Amino acid sequence: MKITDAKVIVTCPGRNFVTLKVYTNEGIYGLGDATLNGREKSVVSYLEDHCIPALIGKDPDNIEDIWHYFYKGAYWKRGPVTMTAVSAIDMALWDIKAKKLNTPLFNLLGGKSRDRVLVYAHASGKEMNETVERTGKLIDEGYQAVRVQSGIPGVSHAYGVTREEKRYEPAGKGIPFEEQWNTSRYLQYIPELFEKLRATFGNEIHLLHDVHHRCSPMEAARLAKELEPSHLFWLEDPVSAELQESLRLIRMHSTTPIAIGEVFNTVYDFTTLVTEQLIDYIRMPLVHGGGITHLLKAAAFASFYHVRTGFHGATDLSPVNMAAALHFDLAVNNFGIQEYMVHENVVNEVFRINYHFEKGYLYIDNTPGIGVDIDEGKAAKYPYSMASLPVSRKEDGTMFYW
Ligand code: GCO
Ligand code: MG
Repeated sequence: MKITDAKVIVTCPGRNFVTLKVYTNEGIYGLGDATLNGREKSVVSYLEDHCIPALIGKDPDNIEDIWHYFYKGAYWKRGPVTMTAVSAIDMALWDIKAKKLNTPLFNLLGGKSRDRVLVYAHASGKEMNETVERTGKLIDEGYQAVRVQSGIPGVSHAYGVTREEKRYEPAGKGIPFEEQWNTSRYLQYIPELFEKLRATFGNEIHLLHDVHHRCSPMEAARLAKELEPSHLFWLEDPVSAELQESLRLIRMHSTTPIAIGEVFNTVYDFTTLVTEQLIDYIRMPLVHGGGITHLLKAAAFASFYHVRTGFHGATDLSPVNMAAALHFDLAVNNFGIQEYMVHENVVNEVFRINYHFEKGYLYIDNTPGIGVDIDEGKAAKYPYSMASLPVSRKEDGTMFYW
C-alpha cells in the first residue's frame, strides 16, 4: 500500500477546524484532526510545507516508523504546532489501517475494555445561583459528571463563563480579547460554590472544576485543601505546569485529585508528574499529544503509577478527534473520564459522526476505522475566520495566565 496524496481541509462551521485527509493507492483514505485553537494556520503550513511532501510514497501500514520519521527525524521536535501535525498524520494512518482491516479502531488498540465511555459536561452561570441551576439541568439530562465554573462577583471575567447569551466557546473573532482577573475573590468563592452544589445535589454526582492555570502553587494548595469536603472528581490545571515540581506543594497539602495536561504535547511534559504520583489524571489529548501511537505509550507509562486518562474534549477538538478518543477510551484499561463539550449542530453538517450520548455515557458504533467522515462540499461553505483565545490581566494591568 502507498500514500498517493494528502490534503488539508480548513473549515469554520461556527469555529475553525483543520482536518488532514490522507489518500492511498487502494482507494482507502484516512482522516486526522489537526486543529490547534487560534493557531490553525501554523499547523496547516507545517503539514503542507514540510510533512505532506515527505509523506507521499510511504507505506501507511508502517505507522510506528512514520511516527518516528516525523518526530525523531525532525531536528526541531516537540511543541504544539509540530505535535498537532504529527498527531493528525498518525490518526489518519490508524484510520486507514482499521478501514483496510474492515474493523472499528478500538479493535486495533486491544479491543474493548468497556462498552461505554463516562463523560463530563460543562455547567456555568453568571453567579452561584444560576450556576447551581444549570448544573441541575445537566443532571436532569442524564449526566453523571459535571464540570462547574462560575462567574464571581467583583471579577469581570472568570474562566469558562460565557460573555454573551450563548453557549461557552473560548475563542473569539480577531485578535485576543483582554480579560480581567482577581485570584483572591476567586479563592473565596469557589469552596462556597461547591459546598452549595453538594448540599443541593448530594454525593452521587461527580463534580469537577478547572482552575485554568490561575493559581500559584501555594494558592492552589489552599484551594485543593478547602475543596476536600466537597469530594471533587478532580481539580484541573491548578497551576500552570511548566514547572512540574510545583505540583509537589499541592500534594503535600491535600487529597483532592488533580488533572493536568491539556496543553502538553509529549510524555516528556509529565514524567515528573507521573513518576512522583503528583497527578491522578492526564489530559493530553490525541490531537495535540502525538496521536494514538504516542498516547498508547504515554497511557501505558501512566498506568504503572495509577494515573488514569481524562482527555481534553472541548469544542475546539473536532469530531474526528472525539471519535478517535472514544475508541481509545474504550480500549485502555486505565481510562478515567472523557470531557464532552457538545458541538453546535452546524458542525455535524460538515462532519458525519458515529457516537451518541445516553445517560451519562458516550457510545460509538462499529463503523470501520475512526468512523467519522467529512463532507468537503459542506466544509467549503464555511471558510476560515481568524479567532483567538483571550489573554488575561490582573486588575492593575499585569499580564497573567489565561
Ligand atoms: C477545557 C479547557 C478549554 C480550553 C480550550 C482552549 O478544560 O475544556 O480548559 O476550555 O481553554 O479548549 O482551546
Ligand atoms: Mg481545561
